[in-house]
Amino acid sequence: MGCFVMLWSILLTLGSVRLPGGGFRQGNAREPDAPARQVQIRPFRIDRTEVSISTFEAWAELGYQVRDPWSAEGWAWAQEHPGGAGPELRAAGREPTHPVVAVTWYEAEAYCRAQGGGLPTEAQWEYAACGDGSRRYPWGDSEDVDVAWYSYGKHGQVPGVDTWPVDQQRPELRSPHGLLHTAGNVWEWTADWYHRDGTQGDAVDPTGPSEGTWRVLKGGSYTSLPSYCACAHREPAEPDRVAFTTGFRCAYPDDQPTGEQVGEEPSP
Ligand SMILES: [Ca+2]
Repeated sequence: MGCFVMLWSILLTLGSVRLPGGGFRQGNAREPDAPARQVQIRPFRIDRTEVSISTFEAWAELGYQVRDPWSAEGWAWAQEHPGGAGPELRAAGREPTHPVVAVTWYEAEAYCRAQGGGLPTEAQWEYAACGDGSRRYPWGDSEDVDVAWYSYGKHGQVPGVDTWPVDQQRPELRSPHGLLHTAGNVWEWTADWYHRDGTQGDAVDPTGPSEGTWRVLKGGSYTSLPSYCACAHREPAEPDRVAFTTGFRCAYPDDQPTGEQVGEEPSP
């Protein structure tokens, strides 16, 4: 069992990218709750992809019964909601390579902690998604591209849970660090509490307000207009929210010895 857990952990680490750290511009004047500021980030690792249905369910078989990775609040939630929304709703009729949805912030946090990491801070997520902050979307500023966001026109409807597999995206649409689907596909939980004034002032590795009512979601989803998928856009959500539009990816400290893969430096 121990060997299996270690092997699984190594495989997951191989799916992560090491970001070198540095300065970047977080926020954007277009976002009323995200004024631009200069942020310094220390090196860290982050998943290249959103967490898939298959990797989440591999953890979920035992994950809801093992106390260790859960926060006190999360464990209390898990006792009231055994197994969360359940595998059927989390899959929502899709193939296992698609992103898991219908997971609360508590489950996302416990999953990431069980892998030796945690949810990315909002600043880490934004740096990983858009590099130095000079672009509106991971690839640049164009909205005329084929992304898993809402583009059906005025009267179009979203046909169910309309995600793409987590590991399929054209290279030119990936983030400067090589991450897939940071914009669109599913919203992604971050570690931070949301406050509308929560990202003011230059900072070093900011972790957001110390308490709050909502957690910060980033990146928009297959139901979102492009403006919601912009790197700087932030969305509040109660931590126990269950939504077919919401998943996550994990971040890890920079001291893990395996699977070295250095992300590209942000564009100058
Ligand atoms: Ca996403």
